Amino acid sequence: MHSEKGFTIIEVMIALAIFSIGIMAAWALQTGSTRGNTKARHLTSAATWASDRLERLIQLSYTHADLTAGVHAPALDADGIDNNHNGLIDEPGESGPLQLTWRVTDDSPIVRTKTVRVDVVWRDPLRDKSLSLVSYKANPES
Ligand SMILES: [Ca+2]
Ligand SMILES: [Ca+2]
Repeated sequence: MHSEKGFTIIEVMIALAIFSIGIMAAWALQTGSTRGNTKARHLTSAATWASDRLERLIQLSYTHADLTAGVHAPALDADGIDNNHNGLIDEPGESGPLQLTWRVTDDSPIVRTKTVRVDVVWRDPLRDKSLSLVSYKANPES
């Protein structure tokens, strides 16, 4: 008489198909969550560097070289930030997705006041992101 023990090849294939659908769903969930974490980490670090720089700039004297009108774009290995998220600030030849610049506008929004805007741009897997922080510095000798 014919034995009914064991699995047929069809049963094994169906089981494998169900198993691989489950694995694919778990993998999609995992990559989505990793991507979200990376995005959040980059946004946090961009906001931290921007606010840190803005605070330092506002504390400088009104006539300091870093507060002359125009765009200030220091080299990546001399900008005082960790552009490539490796824990080292301004290591030799540093490059990376994070770039920080600031723009100073004289007599804005009113006379004898500077507008200081810090811009941070960083590359996400899909497109460039940016954030800007603005503050104002009044001339104390006016
Ligand atoms: Ca670095
Ligand atoms: Ca740097």
